[in-house]
Amino acid sequence: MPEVSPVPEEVAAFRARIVDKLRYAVGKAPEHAVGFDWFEAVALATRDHLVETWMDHASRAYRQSSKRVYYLSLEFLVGRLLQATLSNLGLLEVARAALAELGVDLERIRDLEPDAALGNGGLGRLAACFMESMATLGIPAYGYGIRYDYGLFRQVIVDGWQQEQTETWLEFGNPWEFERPEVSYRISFGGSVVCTEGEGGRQCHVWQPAEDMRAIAYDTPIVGWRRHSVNTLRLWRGRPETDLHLERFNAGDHLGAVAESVRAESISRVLYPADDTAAGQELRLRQEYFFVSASLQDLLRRHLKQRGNLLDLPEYAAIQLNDTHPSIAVAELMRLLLDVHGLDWDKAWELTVATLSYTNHTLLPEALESWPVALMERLLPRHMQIIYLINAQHIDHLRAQGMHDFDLLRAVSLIEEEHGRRVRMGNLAFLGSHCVNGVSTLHTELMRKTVFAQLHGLYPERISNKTNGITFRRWLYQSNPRLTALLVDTLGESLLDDPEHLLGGLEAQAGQTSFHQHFRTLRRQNKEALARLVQDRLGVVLDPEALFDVQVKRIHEYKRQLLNLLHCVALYQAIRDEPGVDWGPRVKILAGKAAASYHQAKLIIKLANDIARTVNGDPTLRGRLKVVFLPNYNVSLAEVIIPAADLSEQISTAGMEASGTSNMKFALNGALTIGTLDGANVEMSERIGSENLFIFGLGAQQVEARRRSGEVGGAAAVAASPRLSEVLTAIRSGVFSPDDPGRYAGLVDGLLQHDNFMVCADFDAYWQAQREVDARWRVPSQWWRSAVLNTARMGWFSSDRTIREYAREIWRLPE
Ligand code: B1H
Repeated sequence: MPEVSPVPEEVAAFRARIVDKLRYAVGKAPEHAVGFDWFEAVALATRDHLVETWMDHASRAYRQSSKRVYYLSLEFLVGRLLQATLSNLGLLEVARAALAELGVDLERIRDLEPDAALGNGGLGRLAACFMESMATLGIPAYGYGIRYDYGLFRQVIVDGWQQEQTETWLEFGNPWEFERPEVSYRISFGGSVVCTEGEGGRQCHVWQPAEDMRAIAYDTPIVGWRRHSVNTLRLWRGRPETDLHLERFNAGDHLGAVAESVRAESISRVLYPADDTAAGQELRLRQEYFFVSASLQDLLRRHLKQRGNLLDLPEYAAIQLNDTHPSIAVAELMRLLLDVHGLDWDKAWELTVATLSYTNHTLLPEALESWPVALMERLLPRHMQIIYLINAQHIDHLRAQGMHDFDLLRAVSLIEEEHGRRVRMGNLAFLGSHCVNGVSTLHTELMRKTVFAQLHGLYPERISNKTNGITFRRWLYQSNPRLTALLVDTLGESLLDDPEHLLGGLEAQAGQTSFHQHFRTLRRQNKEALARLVQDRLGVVLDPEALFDVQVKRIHEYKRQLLNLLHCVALYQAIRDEPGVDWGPRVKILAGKAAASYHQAKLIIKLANDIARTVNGDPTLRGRLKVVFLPNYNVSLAEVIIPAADLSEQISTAGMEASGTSNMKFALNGALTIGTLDGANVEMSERIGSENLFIFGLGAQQVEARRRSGEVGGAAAVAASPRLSEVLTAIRSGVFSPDDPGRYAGLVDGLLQHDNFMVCADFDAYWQAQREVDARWRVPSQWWRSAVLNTARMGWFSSDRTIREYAREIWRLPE
C-alpha cells in the first residue's frame, strides 16, 4: 500500500514503543528476541495507538446518545490483524521503517501472526468485513460472538485425503484483546419454571435453572480506514461459577473438583466446522444461547445505565441476527424484558420486534435450523414456554383475520409437527424481527417464493434485499498492494478514500494497451508470488505465464468443485488426444475445507489430489495443464491467491449460492468470472457487463423446472455428450486411482442416478464457456480490457455500500 514517506520523529517514537513493549510486556531484550516476540511487541505498540481513538469514540457515542448497532454472529472470520490495523491507522510505513531500523522485516513478522479463524466461510468473513466497514463509516457498533479456544480446524492433506487438526491460534497469547473479567454475566440452563402470584395478583413465571455458569468478555478493537472510528468486537468465553470445588478436591475427588469448570469452558472450546448444515448437537444450542444471553444482558445493562428505562430501547439499539444461529435472541429478549425487567407482554413484544432484525444466508433445507421441542424444554424451559406463547399469539392473530386454512397455519407455525416436534428457528427469527433480509437480489427473491413464501404473504413489507459486499481495505489495499499502487498512480490518492465511486474512472484506461501492460505486469508478479508458495508447499512448479484458473471456497456439492474437476479431466484428455491444438497453458488451482463429517466432499478433495498427481506427472502434456490443491485454505491464503487469479470459478448450481463474496474479491482484483447466474453473480454480470464475464448453464428457474419434471438422473446428459461420457468412464475405471480402481465408482454411478446439482446437465455448457475463456485469453487486448473493466465496475460491491443500506433501511440510523 502506498503511503507517503514516514516522518522521522514518528518512526523514532514508534521504534521506542516497540522496544519498550519488547522489554516490559514481552520481557525480552532486543538482542534475545525471536520472531514471535517481535510480532507481539509490534502488535502491542500498534494497539496503544488504537486505544485513544477507541476511548474517544466510545465516550462520544455515550455523550451523544447515539444509536448503536449490535451484530450478533456465531462467526467472525477475522484473519490476521497486524497489517490491517497498521494500514487503517496510517502507520504501515512508520512501522516498516521503525522495524527496519531494528533489523527486523515487517513482512516476515506479519506472516507469524496466526489467523483468527473464528468462522467457516463467507458468512463469518462477511461479519468481519461489516465490522471494518462500520468502523470506517463511523457507526457505533459492537460485534458479539464467541471467543473459541480453537477456531476452524487446520486442514492437512495426507495421501490426498483431508485430515483435521486443531487450530491453536491462542497458543502464544493474543496481543489484540483485552480480557474483561469484570464484564461477566450469569448464563443458566435446565431446571423448571414455577408459576407464582406476583404483585397485584399477576401471574409470575420464575425460571429455576439447574445449572449456572458465566460468560466473560474479551474485547478486540476494530479500527476503520484513516482511524475514522474504533469499534469493539466483544467475544464471550465460558467460565464456571466456581473454578475449583475445594471440599471435593480435599476429599480426594480431584477430577470431580474441576468437572464444573470443564463443562463451562467446553462451551467456548470449538467452532462448529459445519458450513451450510445445522449441527444438531446440544452443545451447539448451548453455544447459541450462551452468547446471545450474555450479549443481550450486556446491551440492556448499557442502555439502562444510559437511559434509565427500557421503553425507548429501539431508538438506541439495533440488533442484527447473523442467520438463525442467534435467533434464540427473540425468546431471550422477551424473557429478560418480562421476567427480569417486569414489562408486560405486549410492550415486550413491541420492543423486541422493533429492535431485532434478521439476515438469512441460505435456503438449503439442511441448513435451516430447527431444534427438537424436547431438547428446548430440557435446556431452556422458560424459552420454550415463551415460544409457545409467541406462536399462540401469532396463530390467534391470523385466525382473527379470518385465516383458517390448515396448510397455511401449519406452514407459518413456529412448531414443525411433521418430523417429531421441532422449533423452526427461521420462523422465530422472522416473526421476532421488523426486517428480514436476503444477501443478493436472486436469493431474496427466492426467499419470498420458497422458504418464507407464506410468512411473506402475511408480512409483505418485512423482507428486503441487501446485497453483500467486501471491504476494499483488506481485499484490495492489503492483499494487492501492486494493483493499489497502480490505481493510485492512475486515479490519484483520493481513490483510497472513496474507491466505491472513484474506481469507475478506470474505464478510461480499459482500451489503453500501455495500461494493460502495467496491469499484466503486476498480475505477473502476484502470480510469481503464488507460484513460489505452491512450490514451497507442494513442490509443484507453475508457469506464471499460464492462465491461473482458481476455485477456492468451502467444498460442497452445490458449489460444484466436481464440475471443475470433470473439466480438468476433459481438458487433460483433449490435450492428449489433440496435441496439435493450441491449448494455452493453464493452471487449475483449488482449495477449501470440507466439513469433517461430509464424506462426499472429502472424496472430492481426494479426487482433486488424484487428478493433480496424474496430470502433473504426465510428461506428454508438456506443462500445458497443471492442477494443484492447496491445503488449509484460510483468509491469509486467500489474500495471496485472489490477486494472482486470472479466472474466477463461481459455478454453483443456480439458485443455491445465496450470494458468494469471493466472486467479488476476484473481480475487484481484475480476474474474469466463469459462472452461473446464481447469487451475486447476477448483479456482477449486470454491473460489469455480461460481455466481460463467462456466464453459462441452467438458470435458477430452469433448475427448478427440471427438478419438478422429475428429470433426476445424469444418464441422459451423459448419453448426449461423448466428452462427458469419456471423462466419467476414465474416472470410474480408476485411471486416476490405480491404487484403488473402484474408489470413484460410487461417485460416478451416483451422478448418473441423481444429478442433484446438475453437474452432468451443465457440463457441455461449461466446457463451451471454458473454450470461450481460451479464445479471449489468446487475444490479450480483449482479455485485459475485460480485466480492467472488472476492476473499474466493482465499486458498488464495497461493504461500505452494503452497510449504508442496512443503516438507512434496517437500523434506521441518522444519516
Ligand atoms: C452461508 C452459511 C452457514 N450461508 C450454517 N449459510 C453454518 C450455514 O455452521 N453452520 O451451521 C455456517 C454457515 N453460510 C454463506 O453466507 C452463503 O453460502 C454464501 O453464499 C454467502 O455469500 C455468505 C454470506 O452471506
